[in-house]
This record gives sequence, C-alpha cells and structure tokens, in this order.
Amino acid sequence: MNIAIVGTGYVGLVSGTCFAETGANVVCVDTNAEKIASLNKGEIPIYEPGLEEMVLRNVKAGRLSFTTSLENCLDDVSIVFTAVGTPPNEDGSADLQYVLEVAHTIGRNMNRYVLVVTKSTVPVGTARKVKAVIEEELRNRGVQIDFDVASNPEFLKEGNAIKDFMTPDRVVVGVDSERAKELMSKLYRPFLLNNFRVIFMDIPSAEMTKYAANSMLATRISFMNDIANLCELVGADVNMVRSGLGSDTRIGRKFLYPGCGYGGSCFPKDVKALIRTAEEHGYSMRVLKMVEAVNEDQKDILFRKLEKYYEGNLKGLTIALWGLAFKPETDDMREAPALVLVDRLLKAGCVVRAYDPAAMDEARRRFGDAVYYACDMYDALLDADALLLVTEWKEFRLPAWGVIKKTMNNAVIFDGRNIYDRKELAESGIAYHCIGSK
Ligand code: UPG
Repeated sequence: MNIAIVGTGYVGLVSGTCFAETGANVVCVDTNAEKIASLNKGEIPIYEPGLEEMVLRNVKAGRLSFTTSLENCLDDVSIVFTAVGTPPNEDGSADLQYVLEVAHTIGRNMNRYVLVVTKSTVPVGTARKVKAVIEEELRNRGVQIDFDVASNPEFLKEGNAIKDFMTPDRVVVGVDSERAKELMSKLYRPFLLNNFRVIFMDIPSAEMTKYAANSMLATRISFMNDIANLCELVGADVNMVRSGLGSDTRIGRKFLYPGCGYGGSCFPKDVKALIRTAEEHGYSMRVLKMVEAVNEDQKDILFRKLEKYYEGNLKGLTIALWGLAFKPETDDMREAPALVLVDRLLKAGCVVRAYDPAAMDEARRRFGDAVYYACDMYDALLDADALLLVTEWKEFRLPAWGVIKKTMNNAVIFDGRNIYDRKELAESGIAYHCIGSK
C-alpha cells in the first residue's frame, strides 16, 4: 500500500513512521525544505521517545521517505493524509488555510483515484470543504477523476505517541463511500489484529468525536482543579477524593489529576474551537467556557501560593523552577503553565532559575536572557527562596532531600503536580505546599 502524509509535525511524522512500520510505503511531505532536508539526513525535529530509531529503521528498509513535492507523488499513492497545522485564529476558530492548500494541490495535480483523509483536528464540515475544493480544481482542469474524502482524527498523546499509535484504544474513521471504507480497513488491519477497534461512522460525527474527546478530558481536569481548590478550603485531601472518585468504573481513574493547569497544542486550542463552532451555530457551550476559565486561573495557582507564603514580598527573591514543558517526555512549551508562571515571577521582580530535562532550548527561545538556565536540577536550587515543581518529569520524583535543604536559601517546595510525600518532606525539614490538600 502506498500512502502520502502531508505535514511532518507530531501527528504526521508519527503516523507516517508507524504506518511504514507495518509495511506500508510512506512518503512524508512538507513544504518546509529545511525540515525535509534534515529528516533526509536522519535528524528528527521533535523530541518523542522511540521515534528516531523507528524513523531510521524504516528509512533504511526503503519504506519511508521525505519530500517537499506532493505533486510528484500523487500518481503513486492511493491515500493522502493531511496532517498539517490548524492554528487558532484570533477568534478561537481553527485556521484551515493549510488543509485547504493541500486540497488545492491534490485537485490540480491528481491523475487517478485518491482517498483524501484529514488527520489534523478540523471543525465539523471541513471534509465537505476539502471535497468542494478538489471538485472545483478538477472542474477548472476540465477533467473527471474519481476521489473520496474521509476523516480519521488522531488521538495520540505527545510523549507516548508511538505506543498510542501502534496500540490505540480505538480508531475513528468517518467515510461516505464503500471504497473509502475498504481502503481504510485495509490500512489499519495490521494494528488491530487481535481486537478490531476501527469505528466507522459518518464524516461529521468523526470530526466531532475528536473535539468532544479532548473537551471531555479538559473538562475532567478543570473539574478536578476546582474540587482540589475547594478541598483546601474545607480541609479535605484531593488525592484521597480522587482515589475514591476514580474507583467508580463509570468515572474511571485516568485524567483526574489536579495540578497547575492543562497546556499543550491540543486541549486549549480544541476547547476554544468547539466553543467557537457552537457560537457559529447560535449555541453556547456553557460548560466548556468555564473549563477554559478555570484552567486560566489554575495556571496562576503556584504564583498565588508563593505570594501568600511571602505575604506579597516577592521582589528580589530567587525562585527555582523544575519543569518547563507542558508535560513530561516532551520539549513542547505551547500553552505551558510555566509560561504564565515565569511571566508572573519576572514581573514581581524575582530571579528565576529554571531547569527542564528537554525544554531548555525552547525556553531560551522564549525567555531569552530573562531567566537563568540551570545546568541540572540541583543547580537551579542555588540560594533559592522557593522551589516550584511545574512538570512531573520522572527525574524530579525522588530527589536528594539533604542536597535540597543544603542548597536552597529557604527550603520550601510548591508542588504543582502533587508528586511528593508530605511526611517525607516534613522529616527532611522542608516546608511543603501542594494542590488540593493542606
Ligand atoms: N493533565 C492534567 N491532569 C491529568 C491529565 C493531564 O493536568 O489528569 C494535563 C497535562 O499536564 C497536560 C495536558 O493535561 O498539560 C494534556 O495532557 P495529554 O492529554 O497527556 O497531552 P496531549 O499530548 O496534549 O494529548 C491530548 C489528548 C490526545 C490528543 C492530543 C491532540 O490526550 O488524545 O490526540 O491532545 O489533540
């Protein structure tokens, strides 16, 4: 099976590589010539565990290649996936220009049947727009060539992308023709040998499923953050509440962790886009609007706790930050709580000493000289008046308390992800503040 994937971001690169791993011939396409040149040299532009080995292996086997020209591969492929970006417009709606550009290129250059599958997260109705663009281009050329469109939203998580893709909970595919259904069944068969989990549905429902899933997950997080904040006020412990709550099989244990807010390239953007889609249809997503508001507020929670601890006198204090990426196992800082936090700390006149196992280069691009970039996690603590744990990387989980106590000016930890044991810290003589318990 020969397929093309347009867009070599997270979704495109991981999908393309994983399809190649199952034996498909995959060409990954990107208009960014520099990116394609470095991929051809075996350099992977993103940090994703396991990806580099898999890319190199499949390139070597001749099943995976990279090009800037979609035009040139259209005669050789039966499926084209679009996995290009859909950044938010100012009003929160998704910007479809890149998705539609791909449709124009396909319509202008195709000479035989092709199935055009949207993998980027796109609002309901986008597949219809893609179809209209291709039809228009074919009309302009005065030719009649059969094609189909389909929607195949991607549910992989950054940091766990390969595993999510290779062993998915489910694959959602929206189609409106038998031919498209057959092609997609064939492509996904290797992933689902033991447990067939491709859920076929109509195209608008597939497009909607993706937004509903991310919005539901974001809702769980904001709900738990609200519960955590209330737990502090009434003297309850959110960790116990979470465990009691998650044991109900109707609720489940996952995505119930309170913290200093969700970030990343998906939840914030998708929640906004769904609110916007509803507005375009004269409907208000009341729950989601509050999910967003609670999250914005929560990104500020460590700062507020620190401010309270120092009774508003933060000027001149040295604050250590552990974790800058929006979550562990990634260097991605898009919409990361650390962005809000660093901004607040600098404005309050603090000196910020930051460390992240993967996101230091990204942080340098964002903060320039305003922050001290520590060479390791303990270097960040030198003379610090507080440590803020922002991202729960594994290497932060069992630190040497004695070193912390010795290195810091005032040994106090504000744990934004609830990873430490209060008792252990008390025994080590370190003051401890977390989310959702006193
Ligand atoms: N988070 C919490 N508490 C939890 C779980 C997550 O605060 O209990 C935060 C986490 O710290 C991060 C954010 O939620 O800031 C998102 O985490 P995660 O879902 O692991 O990362 P993403 O890579 O953004 O993945 C989401 C969906 C995935 C989808 C992708 C792009 O989980 O299914 O494909 O967004 O749409």
